[in-house]
Amino acid sequence: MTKEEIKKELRQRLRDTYALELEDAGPVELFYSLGGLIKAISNEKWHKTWKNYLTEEQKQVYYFSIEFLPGKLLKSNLLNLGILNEVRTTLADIDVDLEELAEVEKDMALGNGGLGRLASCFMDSIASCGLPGNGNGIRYDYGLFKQQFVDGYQVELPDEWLKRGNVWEIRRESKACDVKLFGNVYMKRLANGKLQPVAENQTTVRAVPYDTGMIGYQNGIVNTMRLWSVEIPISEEAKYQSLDERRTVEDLTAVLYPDDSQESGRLVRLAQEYFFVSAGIQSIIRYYKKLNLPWHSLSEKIAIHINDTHPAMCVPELMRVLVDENGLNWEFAWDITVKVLSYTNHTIMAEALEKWPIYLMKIVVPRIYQIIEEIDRRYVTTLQGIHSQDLIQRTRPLQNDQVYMAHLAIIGSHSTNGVAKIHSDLLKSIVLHDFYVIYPERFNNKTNGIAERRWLQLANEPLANVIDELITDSWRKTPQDLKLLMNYQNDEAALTKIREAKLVKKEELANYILKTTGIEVSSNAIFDVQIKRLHAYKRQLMNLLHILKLYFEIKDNPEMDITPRVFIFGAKAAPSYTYAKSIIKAINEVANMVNTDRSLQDKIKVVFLPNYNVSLAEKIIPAADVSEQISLASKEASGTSNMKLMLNGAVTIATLDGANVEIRDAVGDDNIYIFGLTEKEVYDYYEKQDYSSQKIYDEDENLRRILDAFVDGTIPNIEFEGQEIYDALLKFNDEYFLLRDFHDYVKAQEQINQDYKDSMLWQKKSLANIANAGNFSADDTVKAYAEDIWQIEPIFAHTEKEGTTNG
Ligand code: CRA
Repeated sequence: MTKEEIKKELRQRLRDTYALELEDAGPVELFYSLGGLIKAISNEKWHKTWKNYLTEEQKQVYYFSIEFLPGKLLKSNLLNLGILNEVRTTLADIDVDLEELAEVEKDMALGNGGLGRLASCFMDSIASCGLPGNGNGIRYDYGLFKQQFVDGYQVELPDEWLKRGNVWEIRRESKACDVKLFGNVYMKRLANGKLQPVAENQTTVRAVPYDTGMIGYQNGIVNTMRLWSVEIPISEEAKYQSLDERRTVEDLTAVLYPDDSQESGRLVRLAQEYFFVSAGIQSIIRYYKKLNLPWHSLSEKIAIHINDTHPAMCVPELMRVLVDENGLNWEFAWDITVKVLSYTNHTIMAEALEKWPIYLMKIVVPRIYQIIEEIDRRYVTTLQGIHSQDLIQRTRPLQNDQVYMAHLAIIGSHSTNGVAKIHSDLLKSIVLHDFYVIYPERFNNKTNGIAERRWLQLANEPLANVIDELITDSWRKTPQDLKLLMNYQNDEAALTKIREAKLVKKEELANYILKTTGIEVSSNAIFDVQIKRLHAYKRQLMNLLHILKLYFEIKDNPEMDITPRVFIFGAKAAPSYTYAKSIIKAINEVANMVNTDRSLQDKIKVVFLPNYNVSLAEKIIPAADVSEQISLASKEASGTSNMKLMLNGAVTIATLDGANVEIRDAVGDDNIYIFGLTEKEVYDYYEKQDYSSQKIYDEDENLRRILDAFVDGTIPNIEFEGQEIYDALLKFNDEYFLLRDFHDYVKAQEQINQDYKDSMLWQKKSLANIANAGNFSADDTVKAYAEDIWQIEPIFAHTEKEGTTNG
């Protein structure tokens, strides 16, 4: 598109919708008009893409995820359509800043953390690799809560992201379907002797899909992310007399559960899970029937992915649709189901492995429960004589009056993968070892990845431009090409350019910090960043202990030689997770204490930026020097902020956990700061049960002073929280071994303090991180899923030729 064409289109849209001239429009009108224009451009490609899938009968994957976290889409859509520069300069001509328009858009925050963001990086990559793939999820009226700090406490406010409407979505009334919940089901014998389930008193709700185009990177492909919203079917209107009664239905897709790695045992959550699973499966089968193919070909045309256990009811629901609704016999249907489905495990934290009480399942999804019972019965029978009774009992889906969702997902699918090498190995050796004995061929690893387009090309233009200058722009299509940067390891001029790009982003962040928190920070300081959900196992608290250590040292010795450091946190805690909230309060109080103490001479500053989300991540990550990845080894399945931060030249301080292990392998020991217990050592402690945090405390004077600060009034205003933290670390024996790893952590931090002073040495490390981040491209990850698990192939659509020029 030429500038003139863009202007003309915008003019027309502004007149038609707002009765405004281009020159008189404000950012909101301009944003919506530009959004409309983008949609018009992409709709044509979207239509062609799915027509092509249909006529070519391409095998497609459907990625079922209860969370998607796309963030803002304006710039990403412009980039992927190849018109980012044109639009930016066109707007500049009329004195409009594209960034200002981008700010109008609300973050689409339909997820908690890594799992939801991964799903969205995959959506971007699947389309960008030309793979036929769709998302299937829930269109929550309210996304993840908005976080504010009041007196240092987290306060949760509703996220009204739909208030001004969502410019990207298309409501597809004609594709709606009914989902049935509650009631009771009994089996009736038909004349031919067959048993048929008969349901009574069910509640029927309408699932209405809202589709969003997932635009591939300059390849003419647009895939679909389909999010379901609940409505009361017209036929049922009469049943709902009061607003309250209506609300019980409408609440089904009202809010995203703000629990990350915590099982949430609520009836509505279970209903939510079934709702999007059932609607998704029904619409897939409806599509398949249009192809007029025999049932046994279903797995040649359709792959369905279960992203964590939340969509695990795909197993019984697909069985229900095949057996109850389409008359297939059980064995045949089961064979198809296992071939179509695959499952990813995202956590080993016991509290996050979903288990639903049987009584609740019977209430919410009675027919599904019957099917699970039958799956369980047949599972036990089939394995008789092949495996020991013990093993069979331990792996059943039904145990202890609960449905074990992970068991259901593994048994009912052909592939189970973990999300980093060490995590997948732990699944095989410990967490899911029993299943590995039964189905060794089903287990595999797919290390997570990130979409470089968003996390470098869009979030960090200064660095992206330097990289273009050094190695040309081939990396924009092929992130692996970032490796070419290794040729500049000893090139001072190149290293300096990269440092200058970092400085630009640090200054931007410093301004943002000043604006939002009033705290002044210097871009000459080390920006030390820990951004992720707040969880005890992620050990934000250990970071805080280190800050307190520095605080005392500077207090004791004001002239101490230390590279100034700004510790930056971003984290939300689940509203019900009191311990995590206490840690937030403690960090905020320490921040206040440190930042207002003039005697520290700005040697350290602590900044906790509220409301961490995708957009905030895009501001923080490009400005980071140090990336904190300090979870207790074995606990973080993968992590993905580790990848985003390295891509932007931050150097990692890490335990050998999750993808950190692979990051270490990629950059080499010289370019990462590894410390702490290994996963094996952690398990040894579990076995020997001889860990004593009290002993470490008793023997270490420095640690004593730091921990005592939580209860002796040194840190103000944390009577309750300080005691809770103190007790967790001492009375309850420090579940995540903070005290055990602290010493080693401090040593690694001291090394960082030293190395950063040698700016070329540091820059070299930074470069090695950028150069090797191509190993963690979500493009490669989804290609591996496509080849090994989904068996889908890229389509090189006729539209490809139209793919416009660079972004
Ligand atoms: N919390 C893991 O903890 C991982 C992401 C994506 C998580 C992270 O280490 O990077 O998944 N697990 O694979 C999860 O949500 C329910 O489990 C996460 O985001």
